[in-house]
Amino acid sequence: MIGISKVKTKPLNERISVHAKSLGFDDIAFVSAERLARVDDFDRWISEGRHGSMSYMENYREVRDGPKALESWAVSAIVCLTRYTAGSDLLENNLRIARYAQGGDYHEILRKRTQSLAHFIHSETGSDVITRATVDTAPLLERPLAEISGIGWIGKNAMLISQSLGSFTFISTLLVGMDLVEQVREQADRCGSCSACIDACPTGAIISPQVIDARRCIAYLTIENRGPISRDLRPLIQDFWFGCDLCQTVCPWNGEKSDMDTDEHFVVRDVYKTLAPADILTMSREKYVEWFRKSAIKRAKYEGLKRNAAVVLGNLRTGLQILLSAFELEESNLVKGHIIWAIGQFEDEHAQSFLKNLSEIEDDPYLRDELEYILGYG
Ligand code: B12
Ligand code: SF4
Ligand code: SF4
Repeated sequence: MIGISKVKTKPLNERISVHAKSLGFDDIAFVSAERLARVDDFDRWISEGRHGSMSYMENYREVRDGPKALESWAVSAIVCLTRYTAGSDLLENNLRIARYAQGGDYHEILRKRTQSLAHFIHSETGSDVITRATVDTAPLLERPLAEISGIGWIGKNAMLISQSLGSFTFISTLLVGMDLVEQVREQADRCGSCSACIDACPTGAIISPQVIDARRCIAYLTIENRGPISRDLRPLIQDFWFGCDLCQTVCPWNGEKSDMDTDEHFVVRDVYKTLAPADILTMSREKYVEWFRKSAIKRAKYEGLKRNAAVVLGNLRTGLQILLSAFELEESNLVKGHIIWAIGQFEDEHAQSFLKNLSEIEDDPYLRDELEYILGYG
């Protein structure tokens, strides 16, 4: 009893912070729902077409002005950071998976965790205050809102960077229909004269500090893009099969934190350590469902993952026999087109004669186009 009354004497924000830590959040901040989040930058970014084919980014513009515009009842927002893996993106069998996707699906895990925080607020206040947990999918500018709260700053790589946690964090937000006293922290931009992320980006996607042209970003090309990957960008993707972490790996604010613990939900799944790019190219739909159950990797879809695997094999110039036999068995023209490109990367007589023979019989316009390009007729 004595213990409980002691806890209750703490201010509500403090009790929420303590409970958030016990739920697994690494840091939280309280901010007014009235705050606007860099919407002018967002508008310019969209008008310049930098979102590529992510047309859903153009929707619900009227609610992007901030939490209150999204939910008129919102008075406060709690910005939550959860750190994910500190391991490597290159796994045992040369499959490279961006760290955020190596464990369970963060949308599901963090929505539940953020909802648990809402339940705590209900139990502490005894009221039916309205809440909404958002993780990634709401039309809310999560990084600029987090920046306003002072929980971190937006680095030149556009990532929200926390001084204590680095940038390998997820952002989730709890909108709350009651006034939780705003506690905005002072936060300086700590990039200084560094430009390691801009220099390291393989595709030149960081067009200026904090601005990513998604159309060139490997995360977009391998995850969000549903069609063919631009031919000029395919070689630059190297062995990045799903997403890309390079502009974070090189960041000094992450380097020194590489031995921090990883949230158990986001530890790399054992099965991924056994998979090689060739296994992905030849996987059945059944294996796709089994391997990527409750995983953010499903976002790229079955064909997208195979398309990416073909590009990786072409860039690594490995697995020619597998590419040749996969072409015969493959049903998707999107995947077959990328297999043609991958086979074309081999300076090998067998590969070249396969492509020439194919060009004499293939009649699908897209596959013909890929063949003509790779054989130099285009
Ligand atoms: C669309 C999207 C993408 C797109 C576009 C990326 C982008 N830079 O916008 C793609 C598919 C490329 C992508 C990639 C990644 N994403 Co993403 N993505 C989103 C999503 C859904 C929307 C972001 C958005 O609105 N972008 C539009 C731009 C304009 O907004 P912004 O980056 O937030 O931009 C601010 C600054 O860049 C700056 N800015 C923009 N233009 C200008 C112009 C000037 C002059 C200036 C000074 C500033 C400036 O102000 C902007 C606000 O307007 C958010 C979730 C959410 N709802 O916010 C996750 C989110 C940003 N992604 C996330 C992650 C983890 C990634 C990846 C690391 C995944 C990976 N490993 O492959 C990469 C990182 C790439 C990168 N360096 O940004 C996390 C980031 C967490 C963090 N700590 O920052 C988020 C927040 C998801 C989450 N809930 O955790 N993503
Ligand atoms: S995620 Fe990769 S491709 Fe995208 S901006 Fe960062 S380094 Fe460049
Ligand atoms: S690599 Fe350097 S410039 Fe880029 S985000 Fe990190 S500190 Fe900032």
